[in-house]
Amino acid sequence: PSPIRLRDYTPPAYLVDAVHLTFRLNQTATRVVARLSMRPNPAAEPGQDLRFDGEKLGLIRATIDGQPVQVNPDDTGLTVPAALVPDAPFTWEAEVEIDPTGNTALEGLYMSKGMYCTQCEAEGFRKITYFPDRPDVMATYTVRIEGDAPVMLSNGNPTARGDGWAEWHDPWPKPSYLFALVAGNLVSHDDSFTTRSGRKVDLKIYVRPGDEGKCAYAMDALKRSMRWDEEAYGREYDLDLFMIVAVDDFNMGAMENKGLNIFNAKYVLASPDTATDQDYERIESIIAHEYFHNWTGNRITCRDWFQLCLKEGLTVYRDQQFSGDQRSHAVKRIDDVLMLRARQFREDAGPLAHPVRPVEYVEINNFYTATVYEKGAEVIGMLRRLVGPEAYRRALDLYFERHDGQACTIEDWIAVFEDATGRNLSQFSLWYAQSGTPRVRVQETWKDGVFTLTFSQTLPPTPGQPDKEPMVIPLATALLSPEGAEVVAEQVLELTQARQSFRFEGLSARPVPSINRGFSAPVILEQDMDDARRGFLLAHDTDPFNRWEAGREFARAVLVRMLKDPAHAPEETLLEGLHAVLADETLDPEFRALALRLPTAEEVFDAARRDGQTPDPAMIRQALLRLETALARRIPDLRARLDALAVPGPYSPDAASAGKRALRGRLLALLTRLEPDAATARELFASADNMTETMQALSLLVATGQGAQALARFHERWASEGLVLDKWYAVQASLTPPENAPELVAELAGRADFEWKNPNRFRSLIGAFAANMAGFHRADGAGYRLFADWLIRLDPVNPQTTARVAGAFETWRQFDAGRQALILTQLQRISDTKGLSKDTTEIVGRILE
Ligand code: BAL
Ligand code: ZN
Repeated sequence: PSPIRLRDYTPPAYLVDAVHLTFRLNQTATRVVARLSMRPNPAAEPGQDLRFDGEKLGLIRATIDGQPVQVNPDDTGLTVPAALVPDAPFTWEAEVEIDPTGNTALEGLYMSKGMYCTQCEAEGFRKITYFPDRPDVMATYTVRIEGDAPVMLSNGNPTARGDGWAEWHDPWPKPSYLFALVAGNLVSHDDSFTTRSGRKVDLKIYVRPGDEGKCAYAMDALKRSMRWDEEAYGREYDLDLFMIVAVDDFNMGAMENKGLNIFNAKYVLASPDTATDQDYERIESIIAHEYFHNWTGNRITCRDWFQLCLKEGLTVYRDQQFSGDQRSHAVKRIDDVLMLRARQFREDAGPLAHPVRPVEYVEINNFYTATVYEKGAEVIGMLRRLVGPEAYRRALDLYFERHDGQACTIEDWIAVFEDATGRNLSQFSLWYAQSGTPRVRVQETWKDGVFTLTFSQTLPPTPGQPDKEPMVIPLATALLSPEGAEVVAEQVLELTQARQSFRFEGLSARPVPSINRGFSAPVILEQDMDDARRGFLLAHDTDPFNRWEAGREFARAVLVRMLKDPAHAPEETLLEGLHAVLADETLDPEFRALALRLPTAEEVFDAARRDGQTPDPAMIRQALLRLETALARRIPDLRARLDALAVPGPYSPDAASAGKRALRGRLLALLTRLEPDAATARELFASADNMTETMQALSLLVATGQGAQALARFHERWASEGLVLDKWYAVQASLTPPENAPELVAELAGRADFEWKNPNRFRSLIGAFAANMAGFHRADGAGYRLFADWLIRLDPVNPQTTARVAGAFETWRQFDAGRQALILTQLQRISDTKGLSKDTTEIVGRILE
């Protein structure tokens, strides 16, 4: 199929003011009657054909103003010739039949364990009825659901119900992608929230019977999100009811449908014995994210899908702010940057690189990416830093005031900032247009009491973008004295040119710069650093992010040396620096846990490549194990520290307790390096009363090849809890040593409870395996073959998830010639598969380009 291009955008020929839908639910033959109040769009060229999107719909009848119209549906919709369309308001009505059971792609109306549910973003509504399925067509919705399910839900407020039917009305005009319907045997966990203007909102989390005891945390997170959005952004909720439904089969994390958020159950359900601290944290942030979409996404939506970052980048930024406020800003920033580098920098450096606002796509589902989401959020963080928090809030107030009820573009967003601040943002807008991660090289000079920082920025070529312009790069920077005091307080150095210098005068001694504090710009900073400098910043930097960064960078540098020379012993200064951070009781335990975590294999791989090596994943694994052992040996009081961190009392997911558990888990991992029989991990596995510690112990047992017994016990206990069983698969797929990883994954894939059509289960095994660097990239290619087999199997069932998981091959050109040849064979095999979906064809095609 040919790509859809931003430059070809034209306004819709016809608008829809009101939508009336009647669903007669049936698991294999649901009838949908859609009555649309339509009119020609005054902003569009008059006299155009009336085109409806529609896929996999059995058309029963169609009328305009009550008169049957002859139409000929094709694979993607149907057209009513202009001659048959009134040039005044008219009513379109169509009845179609759809098959929710046969809908394994999980887009449109589908079944999940006996429950009807929907996913319409981006283009799922066209699988429910004929419709101009584009976000700039906004309408009110009235929905009648007929069926025998005890609970039948749609957007907005309930208006009437009787035996076998329910009616809903959503007064807020919305695009079709925000439509939702749920019906099934559900129970609700109820609460309420009073908005700051005094309106009472009913809150309901719907789950399957038996799960009602696992909703309390999500409900609490929801109420905190609602309060926070009022306080931080002045945004109040706008309906009498807010509902969340947990669904087992879901391609995404969750979906912000107006008033009826649908969630992957993984991001709602939590109890101490089934969810880890990390699960709780994710639940908090995703509940917040979907709730925040009510204003950034729903009330103000996107004109077209190229503008996806308008709602996603902003909403991710808002959920990051929220989580930082609820927990620790420093820890949150480090976590976010770890994710950004692991997923987005990787994307930006490979064949799938695209701008935050792409200019073309074949399948829009393939653009729900780390670049649109996470880099999109970084761009907003930079904007806020450049204009300051007060001006940022002014600009956001103006955005809500000016654009409420509209479908907008990035130009609208930028104009709001320009109007609110008087600042010209044309160069800044390049962040939306140019793909790739900027590299910023910095050089220092010190002469006659003047310290000069000279920066040069480059942006490497990316697919379709051979040449780039310099960007606006805000680098938060402070200068430290040799004793570690801030002699020049933090300020934002604004890079706008390819090469640029900043002078600092009046200093009595040569300072040490701390640059890009808080990771103020998403760039790769290239700085000449020796170990003494790294050690100094690890010990003294007054910015917690850069303090962590110094340790991480130090560890990467040491690992690169160890890769080059397997006899190289890790530098004592690194080990001592990390030990000192551990021993500093004034630091947050969670921060210390992060500082003691070694770089990932992928980070070491990238660092070694920058050093000119072609690294071998098996050697990286060995180097990491050696460094971990050396660090463990360097901490004399490991056991005592571990014991001292025990969290007394019953489990609580709060940040302080979670931080202690994180540090304890980190120390346990180090101690396990010194215990050939992993005795302490075994003890913890036997005694743990919460899933966080159970998984810490189980992970170590699996990673050291001693997990058999514990895995058997775990499986026995949790066989009937799908989300916990996912953990059982994931821990083995991601941590089993390479010698037998592909074989084990193949064996697990053959199990009866490997329900591979469930996206969570598929990702738990096949997706997690691709993250096991040494196992997936084993030199014999067994991992690649197995992975490709499963992509080929899933593709006809669920193209969206297949394409997403296939992205694991995006780094293939970075490997040695042997591995490249092996991966190429598999990519070609996938690409040659008959009937391959549009989704997977696009991703594999771009990876191969
Ligand atoms: N809009 C898709 C799911 C999310 O980003 O919230
Ligand atoms: Zn979102």
